[in-house]
Amino acid sequence: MKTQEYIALEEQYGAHNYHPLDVVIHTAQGVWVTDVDGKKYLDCLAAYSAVNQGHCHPAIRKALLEQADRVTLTSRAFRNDQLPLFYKMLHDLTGYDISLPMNTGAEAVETAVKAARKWGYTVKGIPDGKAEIICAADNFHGRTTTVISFSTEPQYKNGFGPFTPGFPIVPYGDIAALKAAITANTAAFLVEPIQGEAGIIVPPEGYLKEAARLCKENNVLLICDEIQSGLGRSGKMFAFEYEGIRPDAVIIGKALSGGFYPVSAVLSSKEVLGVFKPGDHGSTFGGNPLAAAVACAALKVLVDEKLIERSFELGAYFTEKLRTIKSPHVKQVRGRGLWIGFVLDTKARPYCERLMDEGILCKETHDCVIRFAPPLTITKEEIDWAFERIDKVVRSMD
Ligand code: IF1
Repeated sequence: MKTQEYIALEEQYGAHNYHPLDVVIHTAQGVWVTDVDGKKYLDCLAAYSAVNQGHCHPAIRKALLEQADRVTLTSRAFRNDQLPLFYKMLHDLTGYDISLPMNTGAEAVETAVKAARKWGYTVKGIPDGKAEIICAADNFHGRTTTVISFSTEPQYKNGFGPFTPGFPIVPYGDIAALKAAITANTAAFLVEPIQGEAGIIVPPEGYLKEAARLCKENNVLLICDEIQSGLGRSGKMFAFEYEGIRPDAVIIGKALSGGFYPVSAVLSSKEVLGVFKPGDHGSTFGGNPLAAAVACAALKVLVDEKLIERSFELGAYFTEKLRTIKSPHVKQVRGRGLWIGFVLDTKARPYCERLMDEGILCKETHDCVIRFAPPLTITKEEIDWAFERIDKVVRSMD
């Protein structure tokens, strides 16, 4: 079958909740993907950072296949011999006491919300039903009904109410607003250390540090959503490290499995995650042995291949190169590590379509921003290859 036939099938039988570029991917390896017509592309989206380790990484693939031959799912009614190793690895790599595994990012956010609320009632002493979790404007934390309750994007909410109450919103990067929003009933402040969907927005220097201080002073939990920014994407293991802080809880997902399988987790202290008693929370698939084996392999690749350091160094290299592009339409090139927002004064979609013709896959966000976020395994030569084409396309659009 050819590209147009696949697209026709998808349009006929699928729900239309996406508007993808018309490339039908058939195979992928490392930073390269190949479509059904045999055309090769350099992937500059990396499945929204889920394939930081590169597509179909052989070591993760091996772990998946070996575990699939043994046992894939036990449910948490029984124990399995992979989950304990996954817990230990998360602890050793991050220093957090304990963790709670889920599957998708949104589920892990829901888990953090439940933990923070219950901590608010049982540890902080907030009156029942009154707990508040402060969130930032323009956040993206997922698509479930509770999570969209604290979205400020009308399209993500319209038609999906009624919503879950208890989530005051403050402008991102505004410490005074955060301070003013904290009350005796505030259980937590939930924030992305760098906002992804909003357009790779790096907050003003000192914001997270000051937020952490305010939270501590008011006995409020600081929860960082590192689902997209974490695990090397920003050039550090976690983007919050740029401000030298240590959140009370961290939410991870996406690259935790290197793209093989949905795996997410909440990392925190015994005090916070300890609020969950048997039966309070769970998931059929969360913490299953296949997920645990895949996640351990994916984390090991990040460390063994020094992908975090690569992201830091090559991110700076790529960003500097992109800043040399001379075009009246380029307003700003921003970001951290291999997570770059290329801000235009015009619609980014036509640029993405032209880049696709040139063999580069990327996705616009918020109309005017192109994001460049390739797998962290990309080489300097591949960045040079991409740069030549990006430069050509951008200048051709003037
Ligand atoms: C889609 C965006 C990126 C996330 C953060 C939680 C989640 C996400 C910081 C939920 C998910 C996704 C979802 C995906 C596109 C993608 C995205 F544009 F929508 F915002 F990456 F920029 N926290 N981000 O970024 O994780 O439940 O999806 O596993 O199509 O909705 P999930």
